[in-house]
Amino acid sequence: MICSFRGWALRTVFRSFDKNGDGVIDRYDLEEVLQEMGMVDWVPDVDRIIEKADKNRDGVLNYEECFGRKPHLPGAPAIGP
Ligand SMILES: [Ca+2]
Ligand SMILES: [Ca+2]
Repeated sequence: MICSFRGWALRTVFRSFDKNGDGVIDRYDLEEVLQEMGMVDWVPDVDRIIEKADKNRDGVLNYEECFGRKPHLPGAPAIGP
C-alpha cells in the first residue's frame, strides 16, 4: 500500500516536472520547474544536473534516471530491487 502510494507520488512529481508532457524531462522542462520553485540560481546549472543523472546519454531524463527505478504499472511485475 505504502509502496504503491510512493510510486503514485513519484509519478505525480515526474509529471509535474515534465512540462511538455513528452514523457521525459529535458533542460527546458527543468529550467521551468526551477523558475517556478524560485530556484533561479540553479538555472545556469541545468545542463550539468541533467548530465549527472543522464545514464543512457540521450540528453534527457526518463523516470528511471530520476528515481532509480521504472514506474510500477498495475499488473506488471516490479522491476529492480
Ligand atoms: Ca518533457
Ligand atoms: Ca537519459
